[in-house]
Amino acid sequence: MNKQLVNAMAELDRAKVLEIVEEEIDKGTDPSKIIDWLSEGVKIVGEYFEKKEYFLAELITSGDIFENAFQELKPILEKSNVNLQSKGKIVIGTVQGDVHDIGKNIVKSILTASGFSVNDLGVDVQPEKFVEAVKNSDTKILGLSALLTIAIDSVKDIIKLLERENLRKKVRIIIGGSAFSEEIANKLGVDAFGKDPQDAVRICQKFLK
Ligand code: B12
Repeated sequence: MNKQLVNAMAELDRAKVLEIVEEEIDKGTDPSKIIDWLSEGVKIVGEYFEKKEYFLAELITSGDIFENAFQELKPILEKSNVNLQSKGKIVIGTVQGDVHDIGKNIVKSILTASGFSVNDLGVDVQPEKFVEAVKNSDTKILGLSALLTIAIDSVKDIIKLLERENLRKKVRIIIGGSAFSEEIANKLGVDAFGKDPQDAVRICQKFLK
């Protein structure tokens, strides 16, 4: 673990974060490892926010720094996909009421880098939009991201709507983001919970077997 990077992220030192990310890229470090260290730093930001040592402005800055660093890593992640044939289609998005998308974007990039063709619907996506995307494509997987606990209700609405349109059996649903857990996934009746992008790839590959 590059502790310096974790600390620079937690302290919101943008210049230091970008400098260390560049050093790690030059060293040939696996980009998903660099993402894990950045995520570790962002986790600490969340803890400071809970303790009221950081406020909304700091949350926004952490998201922005993460995004900056991620832009450096994205081309490296996606380059590994150049000659891969699509392994299958996935529709993904952050559910209605929630605008957190850093984690969802990482999952999208790593799924893309692993050969999946990903249709990203963005953030604060209405249930109808998810259902429409499932209806109008031959996707077999629906990925839902949420970090806000209150956004869980949105997942229930999506499932209800899919059932009403007779589409529930057409797709396997995978949920992820800190609003969810294995237990919540079981309660919601979705097909899987993924804790990180590696989980997402493993589970989606299993779905398509
Ligand atoms: C950055 C941040 C923001 C940024 C988001 C910027 C952006 N573009 O995303 C901004 C400033 C906008 C924001 C706003 C708010 N936030 Co905020 N935010 C965070 C923070 C600090 C980091 C989130 C993050 O990006 N983590 C890093 C990524 C890499 O991790 P991740 O999202 O968990 O994703 C990983 C996995 O979960 C998984 N994954 C994610 N999605 C998916 C999907 C699938 C299918 C799979 C398989 C896996 C998967 O893979 C990812 C990579 O490993 C968290 C604290 C925390 N510790 O999480 C709070 C946090 C999520 N926010 C919180 C809150 C309360 C808010 C606000 C309500 C604050 C306010 N008072 O306005 C608003 C809500 C706005 C809204 N309607 O959504 C709370 C949520 C509490 C709760 N349980 O509901 C948290 C937990 C902070 C806290 N401790 O209180 N926030």
